[in-house]
Amino acid sequence: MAQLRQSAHPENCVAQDEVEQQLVAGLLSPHAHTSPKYLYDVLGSRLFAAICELPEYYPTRTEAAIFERYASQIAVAVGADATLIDLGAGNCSKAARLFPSLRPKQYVAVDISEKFLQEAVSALRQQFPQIRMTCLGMDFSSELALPLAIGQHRRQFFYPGSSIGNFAPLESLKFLHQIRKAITGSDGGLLIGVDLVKDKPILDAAYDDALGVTAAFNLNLLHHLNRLLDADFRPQDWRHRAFYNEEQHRIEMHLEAREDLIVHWRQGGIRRFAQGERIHTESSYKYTRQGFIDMLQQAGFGKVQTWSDERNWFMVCHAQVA
Ligand code: AVJ
Repeated sequence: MAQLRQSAHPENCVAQDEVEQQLVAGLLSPHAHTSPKYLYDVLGSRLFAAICELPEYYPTRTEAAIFERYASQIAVAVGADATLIDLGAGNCSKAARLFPSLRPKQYVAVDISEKFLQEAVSALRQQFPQIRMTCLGMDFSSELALPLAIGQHRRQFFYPGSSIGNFAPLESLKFLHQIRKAITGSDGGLLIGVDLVKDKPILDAAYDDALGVTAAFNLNLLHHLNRLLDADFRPQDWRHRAFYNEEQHRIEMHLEAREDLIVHWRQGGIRRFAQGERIHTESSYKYTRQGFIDMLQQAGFGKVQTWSDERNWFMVCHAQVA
């Protein structure tokens, strides 16, 4: 049996073992790759928050401007008294900004770490005492199983930030279909933010900024891997590569070996990387307006409304079930 990591909760050891197996399989594959979720340890989450402040990284502020400008139209589409289910809620700030216009009856914050959610939600409870609030700690990307206690009526899912972009198109369709199935009533929907296809130089700059914050975000993955696997990655041996792949409509983020090198991890794990060889660490898919509407409809949604900025760089969509 593989040596297990020390954990505050012994029952997490099994999950830990699975994490390790998946990571190792990805690293040993001829085209080495890791899941983008490993970019978000404590420092990674802070670096991502810094990315959102960069002049080149337009998605966060463009989406916020769309939510602000079209708040009343979006509120009409979503309808009052909804059960707002926030997938990947984090610090819950995006949803909280919508509370005054959306006026949900219940707010369900979903994210991997329940502890982190509890802190954010308890602050919000004081501010919005009329909204019932629930925290759910789960990895919804694999399966979207909501407890029955969550309101069955007017379920409105909220998936902002173009997080959908991390899924490849087929997985994206499957995920949207899961959301569709989780909408139990006839009056539910999905409010989602989607980054749009645009000129390559704008996209390239958004993921390879002048200050090197995105480079630090990407390289920090190596520190996280070192902790998860007892590995000996040296960030100085790697460089950040990020570019828009126009054929695949996606940003690709890689770490590229600066020279021939060998990485070791526990239990005799070893991987050689030749100079220039890469680890694919993230993809971020971009959509056209119509392409995304088609996907929503394939996933079983009905009426779709969209809102964009004047440059058409980002889109907020509301999809109704029927
Ligand atoms: C959080 C997945 C939406 O793809 O734009 C930002 C992550 N990676 N810069 C994105 C990210 C590099 C971000 N998402």
